[in-house]
Amino acid sequence: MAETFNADFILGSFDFPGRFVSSEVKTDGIINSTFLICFDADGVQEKFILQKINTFVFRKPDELMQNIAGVTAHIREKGEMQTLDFLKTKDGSYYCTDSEGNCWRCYKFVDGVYTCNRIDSKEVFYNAGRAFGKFQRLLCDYPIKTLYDTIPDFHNTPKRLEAFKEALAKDTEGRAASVKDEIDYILRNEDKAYILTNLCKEGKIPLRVTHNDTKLNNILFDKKTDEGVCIIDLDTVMPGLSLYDYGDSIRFGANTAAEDEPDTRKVSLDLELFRAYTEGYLSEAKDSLTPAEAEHLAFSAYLMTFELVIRFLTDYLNGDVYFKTGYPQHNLVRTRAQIALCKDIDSKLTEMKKIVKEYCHA
Ligand code: ADP
Ligand code: GN1
Ligand code: MG
Repeated sequence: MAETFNADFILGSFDFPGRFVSSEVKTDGIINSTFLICFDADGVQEKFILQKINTFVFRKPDELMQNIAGVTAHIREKGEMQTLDFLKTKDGSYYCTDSEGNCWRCYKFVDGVYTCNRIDSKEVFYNAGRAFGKFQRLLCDYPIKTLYDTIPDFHNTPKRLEAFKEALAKDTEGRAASVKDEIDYILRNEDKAYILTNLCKEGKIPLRVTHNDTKLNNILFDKKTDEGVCIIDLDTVMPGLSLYDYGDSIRFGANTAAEDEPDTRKVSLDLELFRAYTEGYLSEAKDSLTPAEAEHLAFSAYLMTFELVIRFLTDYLNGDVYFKTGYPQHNLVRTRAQIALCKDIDSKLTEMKKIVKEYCHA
């Protein structure tokens, strides 16, 4: 379905400067809908990012926006990194709700930046690691207890496994028989789902304020310097594990192919990109990591990929109700691409651990 917004409602809800000139779809992810909207204020162009919050996924937009307001204020106060800046509604709220119950928010557009879904440059991926490492460092003294869980058990892989088994048992779409290999892959590896949550329960790895959706396209890079200047897509900022953030960045950004590449032969983990991100991330985060966190960095890339295998296949079995899809088999194609990546990561774990050690001790 074409992504649109009701211009009269939006223009009436926020105090935009000047005259509305144009809008374009900027959606990059597979959950929210995003638009760039432009205004002319006495000859000066003013740009904003307008977003429809997916309230099927984020059930409590009010709590979510309170999280983002707190976290962005904290980052801004430190003065070391740019962060998202809201435009409040005319009645002073962080978002508005239209007659259909959709929630809309607006951010000031950050100029002079670019985003990307794939990267070949080691230097830029090093900068991505630094940006997320810095984000973690800047939030290490944020009062974690004040954060709401915007999606409870978001990265709780055992719970994801349970949801998968439930979908499999129900098989509402009658799809299970056609994805036997993919189901078997999950069941053969299910023990791995418990490793990080168990370490957390045992107190060996701490809960931290984490981003939880550290895809490459959630970093704004400076067009001139290629530095990662601003972390965006803050809906899932909540208590989590640093390993989720590190692992998911590797899963998405060190893949030699797209997350949904249909030709699985193109999918692999690029060890040079892995090295670059690890070096950048650890240059910022090394001092705060516990030994158990450092020891599981390489494994976390496997786990986050495995978690996406589980989530994409669950959604496929449920009839594609969660992730946006571009075509009927999209979630299955995503599942297969993530399984291919899991297998490749698994074969490279020893080498990856060696690389991590180099930068942990540097
Ligand atoms: P989603 O991934 O849910 O579609 P994002 O918040 O990641 O939504 O935004 C989508 C895209 O819009 C980003 O990848 C980026 O290109 C652009 N974008 C988002 N916020 C800003 C901003 N404040 N300034 C400039 N560009 C932005
Ligand atoms: C979703 O919205 P987006 O595209 O940044 C998802 C992530 C997945 C990702 C996979 C709230 O992120 O957890 O890792 O897709 N976000 C949510 O591409 O479920
Ligand atoms: Mg995004």
